Amino acid sequence: MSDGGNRQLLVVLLLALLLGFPIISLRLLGTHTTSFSPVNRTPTVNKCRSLKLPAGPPPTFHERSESDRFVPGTPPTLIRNATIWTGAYNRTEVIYGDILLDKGMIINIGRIQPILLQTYGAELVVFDARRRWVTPGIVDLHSHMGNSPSPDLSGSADVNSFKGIAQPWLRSVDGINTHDDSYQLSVAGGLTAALILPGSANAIGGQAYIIKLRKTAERSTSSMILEPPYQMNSSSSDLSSPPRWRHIKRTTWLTFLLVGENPSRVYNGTRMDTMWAFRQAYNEATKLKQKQDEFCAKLEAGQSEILDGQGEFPDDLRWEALVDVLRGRVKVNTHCYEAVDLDAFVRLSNEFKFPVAAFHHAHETYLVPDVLKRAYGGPPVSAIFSGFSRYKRESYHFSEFAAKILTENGLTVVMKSDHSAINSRYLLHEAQQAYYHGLPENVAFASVTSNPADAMGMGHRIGYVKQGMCHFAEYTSNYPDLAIWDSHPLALGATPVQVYIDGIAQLENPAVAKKPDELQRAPKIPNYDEEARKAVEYDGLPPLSPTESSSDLVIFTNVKQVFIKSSMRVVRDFFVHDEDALGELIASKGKPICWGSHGTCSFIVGSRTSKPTIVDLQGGSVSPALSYYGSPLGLQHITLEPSTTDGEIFDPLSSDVPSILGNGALIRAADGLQYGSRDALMAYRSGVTTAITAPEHGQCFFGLGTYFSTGASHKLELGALPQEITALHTAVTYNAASSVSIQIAVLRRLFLSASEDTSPLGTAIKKVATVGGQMPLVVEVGNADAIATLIMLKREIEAVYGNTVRLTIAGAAESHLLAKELRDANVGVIVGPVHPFPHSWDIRRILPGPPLSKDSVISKLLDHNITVGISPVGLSRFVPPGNWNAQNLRLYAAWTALDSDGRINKEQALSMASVNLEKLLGASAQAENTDFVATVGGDLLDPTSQVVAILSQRSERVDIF
Ligand SMILES: *[C@@H]1O[C@H](CO)[C@@H](O)[C@H](O)[C@H]1NC(C)=O
Ligand SMILES: *[C@@H]1O[C@H](CO)[C@@H](O)[C@H](O)[C@H]1NC(C)=O
Ligand SMILES: *[C@@H]1O[C@H](CO)[C@@H](O)[C@H](O)[C@H]1NC(C)=O
Ligand SMILES: CC(=O)N[C@H]1CO[C@H](CO)[C@@H](O)[C@@H]1O
Repeated sequence: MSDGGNRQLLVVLLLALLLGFPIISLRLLGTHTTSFSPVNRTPTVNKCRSLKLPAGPPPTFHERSESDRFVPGTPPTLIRNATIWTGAYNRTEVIYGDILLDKGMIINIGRIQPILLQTYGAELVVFDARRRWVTPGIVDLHSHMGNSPSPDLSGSADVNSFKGIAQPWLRSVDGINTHDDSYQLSVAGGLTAALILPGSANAIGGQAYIIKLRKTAERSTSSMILEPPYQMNSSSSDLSSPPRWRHIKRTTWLTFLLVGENPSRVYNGTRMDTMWAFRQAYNEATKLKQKQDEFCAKLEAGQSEILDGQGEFPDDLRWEALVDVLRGRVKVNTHCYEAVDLDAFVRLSNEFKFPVAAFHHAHETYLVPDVLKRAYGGPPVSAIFSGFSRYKRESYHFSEFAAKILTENGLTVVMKSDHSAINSRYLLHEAQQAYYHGLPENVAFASVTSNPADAMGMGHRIGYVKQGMCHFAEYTSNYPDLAIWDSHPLALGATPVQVYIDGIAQLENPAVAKKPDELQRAPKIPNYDEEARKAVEYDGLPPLSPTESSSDLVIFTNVKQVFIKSSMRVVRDFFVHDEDALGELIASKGKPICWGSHGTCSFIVGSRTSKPTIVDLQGGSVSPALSYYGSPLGLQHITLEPSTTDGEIFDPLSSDVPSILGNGALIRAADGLQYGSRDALMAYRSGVTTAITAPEHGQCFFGLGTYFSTGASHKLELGALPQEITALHTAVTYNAASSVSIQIAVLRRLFLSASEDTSPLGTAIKKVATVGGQMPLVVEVGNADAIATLIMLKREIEAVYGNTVRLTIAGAAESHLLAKELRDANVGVIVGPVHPFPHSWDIRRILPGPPLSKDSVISKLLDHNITVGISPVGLSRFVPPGNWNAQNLRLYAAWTALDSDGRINKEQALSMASVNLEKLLGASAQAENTDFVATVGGDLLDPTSQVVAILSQRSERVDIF
């Protein structure tokens, strides 16, 4: 197999771990005959009695005066002047006041009697929240933290077992590594607890455990577990008290995925095989449960052989977890995307009579609310992503309005990370995005706090700010797991200024960015009822193609701001303070020809005979469109469906190049473009009207990038391909088939011998090296050592040819370590993702940004006057596919400015997502010929503004949505 294939295999395996592609070895059940019994046989009478107890908190829970997780020496803390979103009253209650934390509990909320505070004396630590928002710590219902630690090193991934299709006896807790950079990073995003699910390679993956993310004195996995289920050690359980909730993960999917190289890892099953595996397993459990119940009935009836100790309580460690499911004492978490699977699993729940806590991924639950309502014991919650979709067929019918639609159907929504598929540091951002798509404020807040806590059966401990009293039905006090935010939690970029877990402050000297006052309120959301209705009407695939304005002349009225491109940057050219004196902009054949205050352009309208189209921007703005770079947008419709993509490309470093291609062949992305993918059209409708894509991103050693329109329907359409060839792309990749030193040696050889090479590759290299930087060289790389090597190589090449090489570093997670050197070498940088994450060792030295560091990689580079472009996605083959994220570029641009403590303004943020990117990627010839985007409800960087029109002078038209 080619190296390209190997690389793809790696990507696929990684994705399989996170997103649940079925890579399973098939070993059917029922072959074991031995029966294992718990080591210690507690008196059988108690055992029988205990079977009837429902799961829940320990009986003494509500009377406790000190938390089980209290760490002696933790000072009592008073958080003063807080705006507290408690979670009570349908998650709408907000209290202004103080919170008193002590003994690992929330002692009091609101107006606290001075007399109570006096009892603490000088020991009391006071934190002035200055009216900031305080919420319960964020709770993640779906994480692989610890089971799949970052950076990823061999032997550390304990997500999936490949030893069977249904293995309820496996437990995630046995593989939760205490070393994972994610813990600290995610705490810095306000995350305090997570359910660690086994992976989704198996129909029944095993038992899941809830952890708290803080480091414990014991440094052990066990000490991280929240309310340990009684079965954690089956020989020491108190049978007289009700059992704690336990959790299990199962997977109903089906994508057929032949990984190829390693058939023992491939489960060749179909949906029918999976459901049979479930039914077979539940049948075993049902039989065992019946035996237990019969045994206990006999015991209760006083049958002598049992009392004489002749009979033995029927048990089996392999099936006991499923028996507990049947007894309703396990929160069943099911990975399940499509209607067919949701329906099948609901059928199963009714056949065997067990409740389902949550459907995970659940991309189609919004299409089948009635199926969920039919589930045994009530509808499961839907644990979904805000936008992560179209990576495989099962996720193709995704809708960003799913959360809103589910809520309107009376169903419960949870936003989850599947960390590290989505970096759980930004789980709150998932809730924000759902909110921006119409999810009510209280539900968006609940979707990452109380809803996941309740779905775990842990609402008595986490997910609320509860101190007992009258706000909540039962008397209870939650853990003091709290996050204090620098802005409203649903405002884009909300970042903790402090996080408490078990009442212990988690951030030492947090870096706090100043935020504008308006961010202390939730942004106003447009009405998306019509969009939501259409999503359902079209099964998640509403038409996205643009509609062209019927008139050549379009007048935009009530314009508040106009941004333009000028001298290779974005500047604000028109702005009115006064909402009563808004301006206008006129476009002819897609080209803005006049703008200014009201009346400025009347002369143009007067001189035309045709009737213009009028678009009222209601105080919105017009700004240059954005450009996307980062994933193979335009080369694929569904990343993991080969028939929908351009296909695989060989890597000349490790495979034989087909001889028919000839020597020094060079692949052009332009030749493989596929227009009209949903990701491209969604990007277009979000103001990202062009994209730059290189061949099979990071998978072939060299390729020529292309600059194309995301809104065009085919390549020959006017303006569809503004620049066929942009730059020469390559990558320096760690853990690849060839060493980094070999990759550099190849670059050196090709560049230093370019003058004799007349092949397509040689010709392109000459354009980079010998003809004075006609074409940039774009290298995807994150590691600082490799970047330093490239800077040296650049000098070497420049010395030989006496020319400047235009080098762009893309990805660049560690580039802040070389900011000065990059500046001195005049190298531009594209940072992708905007918030780097240490997926692999070579990019482990990230600069995490607020609250962990004042600087971020972007601000550091800008401080050194480096030209910076941004991408919302990871420019590395080890991160999940990102085409779906192209539409979110504007959110990431805005977020970059918000993170920067005032150092980056809107103009710079817009530049980084447009002109800078185009310049760094060799597409700047088009700068003066740019598209424009018209928005209502704010400017393009306001997360809740709506794009209403695209002005394209290249294609001589205005598209109106
Ligand atoms: C709770 O909030 C949701 C969403 O805002 C709303 O639809 C529902 O009517 C509320 N329930 C009650 C009982 O007020
Ligand atoms: C799966 O099917 C493929 C193609 O039929 C076959 O080559 C492979 O050996 C099978 N793998 C397993 C585990 O049965
Ligand atoms: C960046 O540019 C500004 C303005 O031209 C200059 O004052 C500053 O010294 C430069 N910073 C660095 C690190 O070169
Ligand atoms: C700004 C503000 O609300 N300040 C209040 C903080 O809390 C103290 C004590 O509760 C009050 O006295 C301040 O007025």
